[in-house]
Amino acid sequence: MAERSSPQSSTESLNSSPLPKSRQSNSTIDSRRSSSSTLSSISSDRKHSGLFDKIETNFQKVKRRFSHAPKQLSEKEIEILLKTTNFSSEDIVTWHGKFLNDCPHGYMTRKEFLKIYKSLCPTGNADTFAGHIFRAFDLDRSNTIEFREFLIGLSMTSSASSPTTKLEWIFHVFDIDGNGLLTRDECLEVINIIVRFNQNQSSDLESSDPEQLVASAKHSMMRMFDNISSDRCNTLSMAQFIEGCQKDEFISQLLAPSSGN
Ligand SMILES: [Ca+2]
Repeated sequence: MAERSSPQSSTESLNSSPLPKSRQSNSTIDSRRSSSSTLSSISSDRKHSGLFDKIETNFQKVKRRFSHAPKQLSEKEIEILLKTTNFSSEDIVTWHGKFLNDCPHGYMTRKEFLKIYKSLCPTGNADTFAGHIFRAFDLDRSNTIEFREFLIGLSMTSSASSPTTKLEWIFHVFDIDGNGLLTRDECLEVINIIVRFNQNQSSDLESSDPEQLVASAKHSMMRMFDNISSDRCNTLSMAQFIEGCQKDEFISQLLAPSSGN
């Protein structure tokens, strides 16, 4: 790309794209609107707002491509990571180098994440599983994994983390719509994927019948809901999920085995 030498001017030209003109040619735009109105504020009262939202999102993605990640972590960033992960500062710097090596633009897209995950776990339905894991890594729901999110996810799932910490993190794998509550359907869908994925990865479970394992796991998950209250409970908070998992040996071993085992 010829623009590569001056990324800033490229992003500016994206901001002043001919898009608003084409919308005005569609006639109903109020001429009193100032030219500084944002895409979303202009489009909110228009029937094509879905399309404009998409265009805006794509612009954001393109702009991010042009903003390169700092080559070195700041002292402050390292300090934050020392507090939020169980890595040493040397580990953090090493992981940062590896991360930038694979993702020079400073973040990992869903596609890149799936590719790396698949190369690590070639057997089984890694695609579906990795899609759910991606959601848990992507803490701010930006649809990309920044280095800080990557390292926090790595730390949460490492053997050095306590089973409770792992369960806190796994809660986000189950929370498909991200509303902070788990429904029965979310739990049934994700536990099914996790059991099948685990079975493909683990030699211990090879002799077990996968259908039976899935059925047992689903049964345990539903029992968790039923045990929460005498009323028929249809959602679980994070605290209820963690408590329920800890009380069920099969589920806790499946989701968050303690490092001693
Ligand atoms: Ca993110």
